Amino acid sequence: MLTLFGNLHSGNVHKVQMILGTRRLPFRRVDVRQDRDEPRHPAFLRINPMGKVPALALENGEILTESGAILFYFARDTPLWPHHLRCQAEVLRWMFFEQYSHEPALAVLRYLKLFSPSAPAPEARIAELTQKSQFVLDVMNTRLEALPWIAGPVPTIADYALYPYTKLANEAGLPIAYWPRISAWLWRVEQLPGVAPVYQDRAIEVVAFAEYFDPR
Ligand SMILES: N[C@@H](CCC(=O)N[C@@H](CS)C(=O)NCC(=O)O)C(=O)O
Repeated sequence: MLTLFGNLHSGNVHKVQMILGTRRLPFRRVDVRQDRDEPRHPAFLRINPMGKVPALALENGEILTESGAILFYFARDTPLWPHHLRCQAEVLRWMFFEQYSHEPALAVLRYLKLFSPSAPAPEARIAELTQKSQFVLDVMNTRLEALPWIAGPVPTIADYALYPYTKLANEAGLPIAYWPRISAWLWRVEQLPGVAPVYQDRAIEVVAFAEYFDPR
């Protein structure tokens, strides 16, 4: 069976849950928590030397990491990955936007607000990330005025990539209702077959970090 390493608070991990749900692939989940620094634990670094979740162990024991690469791996032979080169480039364009502009603003802002309240980030950092987050949400909202899905007329893995941290924008202090096209798109994404909303666990079994890495 597939084994997903990661926790439900991670939007990057959720992308993997989305694609495995769409493909109706059962998986177990090993709970690897960022707030306990588990992605940097030596045992986990043997799974992913990059020290990040998600990581996915395939049936043959090979490990896949990077949420975008995992989305591609499971979508390549489905309509979520288009045939035409130009359409493929469009999907990648939005996936790179997610990794370089969207996630680094929204996910980091949410993390600072939600998971490090005891060590508040400097106001200037919060203000900068808030401004960047609003900008990327404006970009998406404008895009979705013209098209139902982010990369074109049909859903693709670009929608999967952008869904989690957009949905979690509320937790970053940005009420998503302010962006009506995005709100409608989030709803459409959640109606796609097999797609679970954020925080919903699709694993058929959950294994604690200590139990998996230090069984006694
Ligand atoms: N580009 C990576 C980013 C993964 C990532 O940033 N994961 C976070 C959790 S959402 C993490 O594991 N952070 C642990 C750390 O940086 O120590 C992907 O898309 O998979």
